[in-house]
Order: sequence, then C-alpha cells, then structure tokens
Amino acid sequence: MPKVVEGSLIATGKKFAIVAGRWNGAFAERLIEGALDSLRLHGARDEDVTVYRCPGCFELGQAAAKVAQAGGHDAIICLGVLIRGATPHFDYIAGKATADIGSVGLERGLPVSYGVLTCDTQAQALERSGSKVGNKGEEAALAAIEMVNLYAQIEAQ
Ligand code: RBF
Repeated sequence: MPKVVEGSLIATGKKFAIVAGRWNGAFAERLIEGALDSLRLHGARDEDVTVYRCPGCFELGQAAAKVAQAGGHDAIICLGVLIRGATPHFDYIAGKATADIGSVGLERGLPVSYGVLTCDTQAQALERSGSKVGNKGEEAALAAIEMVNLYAQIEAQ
C-alpha cells in the first residue's frame, strides 16, 4: 500500500483570515457566514479568525497578498460574488481574481482557498450561498482547514 498524506478537518488552534468582497453584499454576507460556521464547527475559535473586507473581486488577490505579507494566519479564505452583467467586465474580473488568488497561495507558500461565485443570475448566487447548491463559503473554509493540516503533515515528514 502506498503512503497517503492528507490533512484532517480539525481547525483547533489554527488562525484563519477571510478576505471578502463587498459587491453583491447580501450574497457575500451569506458566504462569510457559511465560512464562519464551518470554521467554528471544526474547532476554530472566533478570536483566531479575522474577516478583511475589500471592495470587489478584483481586489481579492491584492488584499490576500497583503494579508499574507503581514503574517499571522495559517490560511486565507477568499470570498466574493460576481454576477454577469451586460458588459464583458465579468469575464475580466473573474479571470483576474482567480489568477491572483491562485498566485498568492503559490508565491507565499500559504493555503489560499477560493470561494468566488461566478453566476449568470442572482438566483444562482442565492443557490450557491446557502440554499439549493450549498454554501461555497463553507466549502472554501473546509478546503482551507484541510490544506493547513496537509501542509503541516508535509512539513512533518
Ligand atoms: N465586483 C464584484 O465583486 N462582483 C461583481 O459582480 C462586480 N461587477 C462589476 C462590474 C463592473 C462593470 C465594474 C466596473 C466593476 C465590478 N465589480 C464587481 C467591482 C470590481 O471587482 C472592483 O471592485 C472595482 O472595479 C474597483 O476596482
């Protein structure tokens, strides 16, 4: 049998940053709540979690990079809501946010998870922020917890 290295879902004692955009605020709040629920459920204490707010998805990577640079967190959870409008901005911002968020994780050696909704309609955003299709904030928090523990396992080898 091969050796399998994986992270647990125990968040106790770990420090998390949530970076969340303000655009489409009602949905963004639901993503933040989902992430907080998930962190608490898995053992994180509120005093070990900081929520940073930035204007929109375009700024998520920038804010996450600054938070990573400042230090003090084991993982960063990026949350935002893009709803397609009548302009091509949606695709530009979605692409930029995704690439920037990914880069922060790679460049800083810190787990950075991605909870950005890219929806055609408000109904889809509602479904993905806590109704029919779950809550992507919750899922992004879970991914961050797992990655923190995976990194610890890799470093302990
Ligand atoms: N930010 C979001 O987080 N979600 C959006 O759906 C969104 N739509 C935008 C549409 C347009 C036409 C523009 C110009 C900006 C939009 N933004 C959106 C804001 C963007 O992420 C950023 O905060 C601002 O452009 C300021 O740099």
